[in-house]
Amino acid sequence: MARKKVPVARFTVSVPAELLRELDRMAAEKGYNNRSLAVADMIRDELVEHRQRTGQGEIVGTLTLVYDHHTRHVQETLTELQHEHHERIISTVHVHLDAHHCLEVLLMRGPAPQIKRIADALIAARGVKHGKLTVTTTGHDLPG
Ligand code: NI
Repeated sequence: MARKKVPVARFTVSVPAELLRELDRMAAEKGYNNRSLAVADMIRDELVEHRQRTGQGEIVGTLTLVYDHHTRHVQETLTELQHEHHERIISTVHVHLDAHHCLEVLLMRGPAPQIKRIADALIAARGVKHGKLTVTTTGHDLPG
């Protein structure tokens, strides 16, 4: 990912030698040219996770739902919830996986606690076999 030139800070971290070897191995496997880039991405990932858990700020999330559309009222329930929160759900994709199962992906944007509440309600709907919210940043609150 292309990044703007930002001021850098150096710091020293002491970790077990084997842990550092594993970090370097993983960074190489993931295609990083150097350890610093890998560690910076790990820090960003942790910051996003932390803000999702604790913050009140705006987040962007992808909610993936798999459900059996033959389950009574599941589609009505999911549609009603989505209309209720239309200002937070910015796009949806629906795929008919097979004769029974539907895959729905919802892109959501809004305050973290609200996005989590909406996602929880959709995942808890009867007929939903699996649901998972993946959260990322809007890009404004993350340095580098
Ligand atoms: Ni379907």
